[in-house]
Amino acid sequence: MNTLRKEKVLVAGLGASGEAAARLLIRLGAAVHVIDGADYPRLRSVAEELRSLGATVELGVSVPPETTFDFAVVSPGISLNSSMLSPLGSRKIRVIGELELGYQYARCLNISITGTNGKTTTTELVDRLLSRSGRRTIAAGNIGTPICDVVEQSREIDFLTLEVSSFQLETTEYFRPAVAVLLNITPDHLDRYVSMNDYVRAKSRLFQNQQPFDWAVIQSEALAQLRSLNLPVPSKIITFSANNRKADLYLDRGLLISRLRDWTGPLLDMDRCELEGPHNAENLMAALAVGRVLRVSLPQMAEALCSYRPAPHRCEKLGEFNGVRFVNDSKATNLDAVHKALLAVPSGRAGKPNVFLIAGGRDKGLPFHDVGPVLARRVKHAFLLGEAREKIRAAWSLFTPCSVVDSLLEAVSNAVKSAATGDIVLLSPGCSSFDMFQNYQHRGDVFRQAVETVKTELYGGAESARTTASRRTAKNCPSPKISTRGNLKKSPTTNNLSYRH
Ligand code: UMA
Repeated sequence: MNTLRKEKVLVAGLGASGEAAARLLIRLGAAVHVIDGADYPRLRSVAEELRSLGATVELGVSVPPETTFDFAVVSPGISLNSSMLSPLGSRKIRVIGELELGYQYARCLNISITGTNGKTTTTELVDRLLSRSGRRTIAAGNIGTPICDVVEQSREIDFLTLEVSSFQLETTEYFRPAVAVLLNITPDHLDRYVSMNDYVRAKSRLFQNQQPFDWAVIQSEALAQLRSLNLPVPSKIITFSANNRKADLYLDRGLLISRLRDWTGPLLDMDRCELEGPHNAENLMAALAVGRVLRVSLPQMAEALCSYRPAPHRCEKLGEFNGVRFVNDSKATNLDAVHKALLAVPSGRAGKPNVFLIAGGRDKGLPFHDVGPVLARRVKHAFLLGEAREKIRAAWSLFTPCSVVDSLLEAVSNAVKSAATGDIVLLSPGCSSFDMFQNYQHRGDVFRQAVETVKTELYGGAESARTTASRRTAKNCPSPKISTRGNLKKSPTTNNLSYRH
């Protein structure tokens, strides 16, 4: 498929999407020139491979080369206003994103899913219900596999199931989903967008090329946001909501119910599913609506959705010891996700705050005080780390006691020091991870390790802490003193864990 034989193409960024775009463009016969602002060993080895395929690669550059290009393909993480991309506009070089490039060469329909939160879960749910009902699909996009990596496979499948970010939507041209899903829009990436309205406009580009015969599956509240800005949705709309019973699909006492013509009545009981909480009810409703549009039978959908286990780092239960539960929600990189996690974890006795919240990281310009009321209701103490910790402390101290820490291990140790039976130690950072970690997965793994370390300090790690704790209770034994890191010891009277310095 040498369809770009004479074209000179600039690829900006050499992360996952830049590399995939460069490789596809090379296969298409283009003369490819890649630039990236960074320069480190892994990037150098990718650069070497691309050079061996004929590309020109420059690392450590922050402005585009002076030579002319037919068009440029940009990575989602690079802002159009950056010094790397803004000169291209003034030089009238056409700029498209990696998503648009992949879309133009894909040979099947796509179902595309966006939203501030729940994109990955819903993409996995849709991918699963399609596969389980015999449709051939590949999940790609923001979920991790760039669309340009799967373009050639798209001839042999029925649908691409794409997780799509607002960054990717900024640089679309003809991109058109057959089924477009918008899960929710809450403040995020306000370090990139001038205002919330700009962010909503970027999300709305999901629908801009849809036709009247396409489908839009939209949360009622998000549809109202689009309408308040006069942003059109030209396709057939199905709404869903966990909080609005006028939506086509809605939540009523744990049941997901449809009022759609020809599909009326209860669809799914949340108790049958591994996913919990109203936000997951909305993810499930969105997946059900997609399945309905694609004529998947309800029993097939129910089987696929109920047997889905949440991926790691999304309110992931890391177990319980000494009556204290540990939850890894490292994927929560904005405040709406923190809010949802605080509502999803079990509440304390008599509704008292029972959460030790670990938060912080790189600030995305978010209004931290917005979650104040839920912090006041649910959080016993917040441990704050990373670049944003002082800013968050200033915003949250009115609502809950806050302290700053230098590491996740310090946060876990200090939380365990004060935690009582029924309490929850929750990592839900509300910030991106890039100040201290490679990505949110790395942050979640470090948290998991910190929990293990503290557990091992307490119980030696030889057996499950829960078992150990209950055996001790049964024998009425005093609990051990722990010698490392400030003499962690268990108080026999309160069942609390405390430090003796
Ligand atoms: N770079 C520059 N100049 C800049 C910024 C970045 O040269 O001003 C270079 C970096 O040095 C790096 C490369 O660009 O080498 C990184 O490009 P990128 O940030 O676009 O990252 P990719 O590795 O290409 O990953 C992207 C998505 N990342 C972002 O949107 C930030 C991945 O989503 C996605 O999985 C991948 O493409 C495949 O489609 C991640 C993400 O955090 C998970 N997404 C955001 C989110 O979910 O909130 C939107």
